[in-house]
Parts: sequence; structure tokens; C-alpha cells
Amino acid sequence: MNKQDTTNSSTVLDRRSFLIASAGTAAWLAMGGLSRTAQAASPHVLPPLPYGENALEPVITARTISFHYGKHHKTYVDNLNKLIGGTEYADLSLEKIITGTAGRREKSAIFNNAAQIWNHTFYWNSMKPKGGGEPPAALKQRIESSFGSVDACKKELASAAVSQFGSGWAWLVLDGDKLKVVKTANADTPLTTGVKPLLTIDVWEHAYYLVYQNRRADYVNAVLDKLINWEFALQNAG
Ligand code: MN3
Repeated sequence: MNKQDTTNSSTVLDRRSFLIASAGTAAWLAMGGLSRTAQAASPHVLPPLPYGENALEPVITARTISFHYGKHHKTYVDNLNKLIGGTEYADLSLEKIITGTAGRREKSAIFNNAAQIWNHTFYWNSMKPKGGGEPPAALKQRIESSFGSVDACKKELASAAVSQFGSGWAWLVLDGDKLKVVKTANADTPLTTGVKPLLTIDVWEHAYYLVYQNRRADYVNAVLDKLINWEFALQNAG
């Protein structure tokens, strides 16, 4: 990445938009780019969606995304900027804010908003139009060695997503050299637990309620079958 990132925040933003619009690695790098921009320019910004608001139809509608991305995700960004202004967190990257406030009750508002920004950006990149299907061979091999089959992995992800009580997230993570499924509540993120997140599914009601109402399993299975971005998971696995 260009060392001059700190000089001009609008140039950085343009480059980041370009990177997020590109393939998986670029999207992941762009999330690092987000933090660097925040360090340089102070306020955190809502990263651009990696596709149009209607690109995940009919599984996730443009109306759902307009609220989920345009209101919920944006509000986390606005709230974090208000909360950290003039504090020791003002100039830190998102990741540093998350790890520095995790588990500290008196910092929970900062943690919740920072982690929700990170989780949502990761979620948007965990899906793509015409996703689902067979993972790339290199990932498929790792999935088979950890879960036995791709179907077993998807079943475990779906089961974690459906059984998460209340709001939260289901994740595919890399723990050492083994792939695992974990779930987290509310804003919690595996970033703070020493594992490497590969994919996530948002199971807060705002992610699916406009279309699926109480049928969380239908939303989760449709995401896994039609949208999940295995290439992004492979890039994250390294
Ligand atoms: Mn959400």
C-alpha cells in the first residue's frame, strides 16, 4: 500500500473504494486501509459496500440493506466518532480500539460500536452476488479436513447461526491450523479471542426481519447456499 496514505484522506477513500470493489484480498486489505485512514484523518468512516444495494436480491433485499448498511452500520460509525472524540482512543485504529476495550465494562459503549463497525464490514465482504456453491479447491480441502465435508461445515454454521440466543453472529474461523465454527453474542467478535475470522453471518433480527420475520433459518440457509463468499474466506485463511 502507498506510504503516502496519510497525506490526503479523500485520495485514500478513493483508493479504498476501488480496493473494496476488487476481489477478496483487496477487500481484506481495505479493512486495514480503513484503520489507517482513521489514524490519519481521525473520524472513522463508513466503508463503501462491495456491491450495489440490490446486488444480493432476492436473498437480501435492497430495502434490508438500505436500513442495515445505511442506518445501522452508519450509526455505529457516527456513535463511535462521538464516543472517542478527545479520548485516548481518538487516534487508534478500529482493531486497536476493539482489543483495547474488550471485556472492560466501563468501555462497553466504545467496544460495542467499534466491534459492530468491524463485524459489519466483514459481513458485507462475507457475501457476494452469485456466491455459495463449491468453495475453491484449496479451501475445500481445509474444510474437509476440519469438518469432513462442505455440507457438514455449512450445517454447523447454520446451526450456530440459528441457535445463537438473541442477537449475534456466526463465524467460520481459523484456530491454529483447524477451521472451526463459533458464535458470538451482540457485538462480540472472535478478533479478541486469538483466532482468525474467515467468514461471518449476522443474525441480529435487523439482518433478516423485513423479509424473513421469525424464520432465521431460512435467511441463514439462503445466505449459505446463494451468497456466501468462499473466496473471501480463503483469502483470510492465507
Ligand atoms: Mn447487523
